[in-house]
Order: sequence, then C-alpha cells, then structure tokens
Amino acid sequence: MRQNSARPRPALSRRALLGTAVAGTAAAALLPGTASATGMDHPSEHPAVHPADRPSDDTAAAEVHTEFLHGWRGYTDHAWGYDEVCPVSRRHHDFFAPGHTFGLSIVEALDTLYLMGEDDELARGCDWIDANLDPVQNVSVEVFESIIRLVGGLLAGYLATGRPSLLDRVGELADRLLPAFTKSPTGIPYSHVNLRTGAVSGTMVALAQACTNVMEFGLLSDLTGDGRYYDVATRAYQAVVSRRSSLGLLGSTIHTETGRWIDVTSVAPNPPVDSFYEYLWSGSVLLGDPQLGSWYRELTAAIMRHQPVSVGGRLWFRSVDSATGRPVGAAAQSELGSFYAGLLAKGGDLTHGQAYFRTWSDVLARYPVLPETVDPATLAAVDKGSQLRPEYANAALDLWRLTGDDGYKDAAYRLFAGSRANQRVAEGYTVSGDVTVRGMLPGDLTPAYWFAENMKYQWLLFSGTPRFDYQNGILSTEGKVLSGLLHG
Ligand code: DMJ
Repeated sequence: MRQNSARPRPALSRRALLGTAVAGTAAAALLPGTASATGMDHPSEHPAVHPADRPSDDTAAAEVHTEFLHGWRGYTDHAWGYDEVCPVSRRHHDFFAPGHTFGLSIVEALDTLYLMGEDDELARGCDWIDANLDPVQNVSVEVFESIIRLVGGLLAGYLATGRPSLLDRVGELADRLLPAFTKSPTGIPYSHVNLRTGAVSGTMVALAQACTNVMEFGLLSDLTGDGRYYDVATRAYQAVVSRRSSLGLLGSTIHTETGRWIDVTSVAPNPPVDSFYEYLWSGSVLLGDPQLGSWYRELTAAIMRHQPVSVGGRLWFRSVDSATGRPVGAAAQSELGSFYAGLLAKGGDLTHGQAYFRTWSDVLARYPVLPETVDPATLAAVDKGSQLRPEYANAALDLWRLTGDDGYKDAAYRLFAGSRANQRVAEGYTVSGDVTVRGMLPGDLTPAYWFAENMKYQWLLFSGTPRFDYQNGILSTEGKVLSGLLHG
C-alpha cells in the first residue's frame, strides 16, 4: 500500500469558508444558558470522547486498507456483479428491485479503489460496468438513490480513470431519470421512474429526495456541455425554496404535482431532509453557484433561530412547525443527522459544528458504534440497530480538514475500532440488530455505501494519500469525490 511521510496538513480553505458565518450568535441568544452548556465557550476543545487507543497514522491507514479489502473480498467472492453482499449467508441482495442488478457495490467503490491505489480492482470494476451495467432496465427505481449512488459513483469513477465509456454510461442513465423531473408540473421530481418506459410514480417526496441531485447533475452538465441536468436540479430547488414559510423554514415532505406541503414539520438536520441542506452548500462550492449558497445561508439562519436546544448540556435540534416555529413532539434524533456537524462547520459556523459533534461523541462514548436513533435526554438507544452508518466519520473528516485537530482522528478511529470489533464477520462487514448487547446481533448485509463512505472517510483521515486534494476536494452526500481526485 501507498504510504507517505509528508502528510498534508489540513487548514481552513477559502472555498470551505464560502458560506460565511450563519447566525450562530442568534441561536445562542435565543437560548439563554445554552452557550456554555453546549460547549460553545470552548470551541477549540477536542471532541468529548476519551482519546482512543489510536495507533500512528500509517498503522491506522494500513488497518483501514485491510478492512476495506476484507469487505471487498466478501463482495467479490459472493456477490460480484450484484448490488450488495449478504456476508453471513454468502448470498446477494438487489438494492433497487428484486431481480434487477446495477452492480451497485462496484459503482459505489470506484473512487475508493482509486484513492487506495487498488488500480487492478478498479479496472476490473470498470470492465464489469462496460460489459454489464444496463441503465435501460424495465424497472421503476428510486430517483434519489439512483442519482447519489449510481450517477455519482459513475461520475467519480470517470474522474478517477478518465474512461469515456463511464461518462457515456452516466449520460444514458441520467437521460432515463430525467422524466421524473420534466414530467412534474412543479419541477419537484417524482420519487420513482421506470428506466425503460419513463413512467413516473411517487407524488409525496421528502426534501432529501427532491433536491439531493444538483451536485451530480450540475457536474454532468459541466462535463458534457448539456445543461438539461443542471437546469432540472436548480428548478427543483427553486420550487421547494419558494415555498418556505414566513419564518424561512421548510417542511419535510411535499407533493410533486400540487407543490403543497404534506408535512410542515421542519425536522432538520434529521431525515428525511438531511442532504437537502448539504447540497445547497456543497453544490454552491462545486458549481460556483451563488444562488445555492445564498439559500443555504438564509435557510440555515432560520434553522439556527428556531431549532437548537440544549438538552442535558448538549446541542440538539428540535423539530418545529415551519409556519409557527412551535416545537412539535419529542422525536428521537437520528444518527443520520450527525453529518450536520461537518456541514455547519463547512458553512462557516465552526462553533455549532464542533458542539454538535461533541453531542454525537457523547453518544458514541456509550456504545461501540452509534445506534440508529437516540433519546436526546438520556442518550438511550431508541432504534438499537446499526446500519453500518458513515455520517459520524464523515463529520470527523470535515472537521479535521477544517481545523487540523487530531481529536477528530481519535473520534473516527474509535468508531472504526468499535465496528471492527463488533461488525466484522468472516466474509465482510454486517449491519447489526442491537448495539446495546454483546455481539450486537449480527444482521446479514454490507450496504453498498460502506464501500463508498465508511472506509473512504477513514482512509482520507489517516493515509495522506497524494491522490486527493485535501485543501479543495469536494465529496457528495454518498462520499463520491466529485472534485479533487489527483493524478500523476
Ligand atoms: C447514504 O446513502 C447517504 O449518505 C445518504 O445521504 C444518507 N445516508 C446514507 C448512509 O447512511
């Protein structure tokens, strides 16, 4: 494996700070006593995990590489050419629809293979795609998942290899997804489209489904000179943002044909809206689109005015009615929201980003890996399962790149070690049924995003690979490097 003695030192980059400060003081002022309780008085503190027994960067990188290859061999030995591997039963799983494969784990792994120097495996994956990936199957697929996983994966593979056939394949696939956007009277895409017939379905869409596409479609327009993809993506954002409340807040689910809110609750940064906000900031930086950045700042300021709460001395985000700002319920908080620590920081609000990371670090201090959902008052696991999630490591990478604080490496390594000790099986890695019990009740799936995200974030943290631009590289919500893969 590739090792480097001269490791890049991350620092705040100009691009990373594009979205200048976001109403941090407003949030603190609205919540008397919150500042010190959330640690906002101590923004430079390390994350609140006990320093892990973390080895040297070279050793940690070698361990991550070994574990990636362990999972990859499980996939190639038992599920090659299928979407996902079931590493316990040694069978395969179709992600999009039974009986239809897109070789999802191959597509998801392409740029990770490149970053790890696994060039033979990368070429093998590209050969499979050239020979087998059919983007015109007679099947209805979820548009959101197809874009972040397949379109994004193929784009990152093209950027890694320069193979024109991969770009051709992305274009074919994207053209088959376009009816979800162009057939919608509002511009908000239907949730599903049949790749062969163009038939659309699914009129009730979550915000993440509606708009987590501008990075992939914008880049595709840049690379092909065909503006249709970027146009439909920005039209979808315009359609949603124009329906914000007088408080500047958005609901969570909307009707594609009427444009009416189905659920008016602002649940940010939890699903099902999470990456809606991520793509405003990241899309703005990747595509140089000031409108996306402006919407990010405006909408984030509204979230920070109405949703932060101090619970048990930690920063959480309560759900509120987007029209009135009144709190709604006492929902469990989703691990998926932990990515927001990195997004807030990238968008210019380092203080709250670090505080929110400490919140999730406190949760991780209680379990080997993060459970799916937790009670913010007690940190008790509500959904005790683990779907091998990558969001906390994603935030650790973002915050380390911004601050250079090695406490974020400690935090990420702790998650890596907890997963290795509990979710590693003979043929790879598996999701778990209960993180609170010994052995964690192994399930039987390596989600394809594990190849795209979990191991990539850890690798980038520890390897110092010269194949990545640590200053300016930009990753999608699915961990695809859409800018910043280096060659030579
Ligand atoms: C990934 O598919 C993406 O990160 C998505 O945005 C939400 N999270 C899953 C993995 O947990």
